[in-house]
Amino acid sequence: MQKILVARPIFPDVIDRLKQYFDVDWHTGDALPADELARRLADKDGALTAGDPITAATLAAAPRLRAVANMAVGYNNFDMAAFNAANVLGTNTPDVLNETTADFGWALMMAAARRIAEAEHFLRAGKWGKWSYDMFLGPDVYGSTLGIVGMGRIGQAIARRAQGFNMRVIYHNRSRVAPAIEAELNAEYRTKEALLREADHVVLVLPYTAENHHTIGAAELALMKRSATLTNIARGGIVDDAALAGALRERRIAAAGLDVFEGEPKVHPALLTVPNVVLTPHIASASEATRRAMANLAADNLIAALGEGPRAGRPPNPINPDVMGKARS
Ligand code: 8YV
Repeated sequence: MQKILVARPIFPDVIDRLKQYFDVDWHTGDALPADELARRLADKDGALTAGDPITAATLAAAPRLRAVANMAVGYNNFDMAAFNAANVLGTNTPDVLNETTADFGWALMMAAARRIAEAEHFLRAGKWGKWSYDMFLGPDVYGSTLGIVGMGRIGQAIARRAQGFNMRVIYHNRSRVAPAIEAELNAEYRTKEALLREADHVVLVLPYTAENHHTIGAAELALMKRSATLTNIARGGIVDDAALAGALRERRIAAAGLDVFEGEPKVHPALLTVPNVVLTPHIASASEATRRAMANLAADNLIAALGEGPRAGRPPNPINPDVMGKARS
């Protein structure tokens, strides 16, 4: 039997599925440090990860490893140049999380705009003495302009929901989406700068790459309206968290909703001290059904990538299909 490492706690029934095909080393504790991960991968043919960094050094320490299935759509934890050089297949879990993640983007955006977390803390702290006309005033969501940065599958699911809120949708993306999709979503393309100037609510849904590190920093925040909100459900590092904390403290923008952070699970201490930000621990895809679908899809990918099961040799979501069939190097 081939050997695999499951590097994170996941649903036990998915582990049972994997055990039908593999000798499974299951790590159920906190994220493995790099040296321990490399040690556990030394004799493995495959791995199932969830955001764990797989670098050139990890692959060098795992000469048998042929496939790594990430339980996430984003795979910036994989050094894809190293995967390609070593002929190791990477897979991800797209699509199954689109709607759940879009829902959560809306929840965060609305919570930030309508100051739900701040108001809840106020109530729990016993500070609610009287009704007041100006208690927790915030910007409207309905009828406003939504700016989506990253018009992929999740961005499009967010745009679709905007129609029910009678919002104008503008978007920025590496490339314009097809005219038919723009028409269906009633979404207009903007440069990043124009979008930041015009949007009442900016939602970030783009993949993290070296090029878009701090794509929202002090200069970009300065373009936004003082009444605007910023929501990040994409990746830490896309936003300069220190600059954002400063903009929030000085009320240069109204509020923010963040599910992802630079260096998470650590959170920039300045963000913890500003009231006008809603903070959640990277849970945008965390509905029961979606996390199950992601875990099963990651397992499907690993089983097929290692030549087992009904789809042997045809994993559903290869990131670098060109390496398939090539000898490990
Ligand atoms: C994952 C995510 O839960 O899919 C993604 O890219 O950010 C989340 O859905 C997280 O990355 C853990 O792998």
